[in-house]
Amino acid sequence: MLEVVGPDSAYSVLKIGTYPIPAELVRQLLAHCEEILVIEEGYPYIEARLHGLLGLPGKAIHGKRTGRLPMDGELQTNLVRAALGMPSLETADSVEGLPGRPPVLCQGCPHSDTFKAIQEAVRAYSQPILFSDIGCYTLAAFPPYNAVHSCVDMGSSISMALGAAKAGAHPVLCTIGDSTFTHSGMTPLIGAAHADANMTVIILDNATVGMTGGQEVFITGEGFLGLLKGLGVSEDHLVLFEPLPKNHDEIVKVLGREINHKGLSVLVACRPCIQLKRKVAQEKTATGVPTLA
Ligand SMILES: Cc1ncc(C[n+]2csc(CCOP(=O)(O)OP(=O)(O)O)c2C)c(N)n1
Ligand code: SF4
Repeated sequence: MLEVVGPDSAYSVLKIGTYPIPAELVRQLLAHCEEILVIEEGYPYIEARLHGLLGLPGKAIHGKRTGRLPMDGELQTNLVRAALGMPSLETADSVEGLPGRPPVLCQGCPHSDTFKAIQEAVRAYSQPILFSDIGCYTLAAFPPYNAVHSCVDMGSSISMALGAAKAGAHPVLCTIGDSTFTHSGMTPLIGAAHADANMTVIILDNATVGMTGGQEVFITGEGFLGLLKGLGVSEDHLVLFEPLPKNHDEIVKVLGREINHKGLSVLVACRPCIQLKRKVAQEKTATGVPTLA
């Protein structure tokens, strides 16, 4: 937004980065602004809410729904400036010659160390099948990892891996986040445990729902072990590890061993998301009370 209006603008700006919408902050904005322009990627969800429950009478709300901004395409600087009644900038939106910049895992992300170990553990196989799910870790589909071959919907990594294992494929691995696992990974895992399917499940336990803004998870760390045993996973092929560079060789060794095991193995890669750690550190500074050990 600053690159659109410049640092000295008189506009009040509220940046919304998570759902649910922070209703109190929105009300504060609405209380002192007569006109609001909602600039949001994708479907105009927030704009619709402002016209509805969060709205106040007498306020003019503009955005994609009212045609002030286009419904599709990228929200480029000059489009937003036009929506604000500002003249175009000649230098804006020139992307010619710039290299593509696909999204990446954060520097220091725990998933990164797990995928590095997976890459190495499957290197000797000509056709490893690496199913995955939806979360920050889906970004491991890109280089340098190239360790995600499929992502369909929440929980499907385990069901698809089970199908592939039953069809005789090997090695079959799947990666699934802690939150996605408790949302819809547990049901197919019961089937995989019952069949003792020849596959390796890696639960990526970063203690948060990273991709959608850091919401709480139901279960993390050792809590997973009891849950997984309850779902029928054999204790002999259930491993909890900490994905850190210093543990890389050991993790590769354990992965190799479990891939060779002719049956189901479940590994839990447990290390908090660094954004969560940052958030907790900030909360600790603000209140003096830590909320995560
Ligand atoms: C049915 C459905 N509901 C909600 C979402 C939104 N969503 C995207 S990723 C995600 C969960 C990500 O959490 P996790 O699996 O723990 O991975 P992380 O992002 O923390 O690595 C959710 C709920 C979705 N993709 N599909
Ligand atoms: S938000 Fe957390 S889990 Fe997601 S990429 Fe960043 S460090 Fe990794």
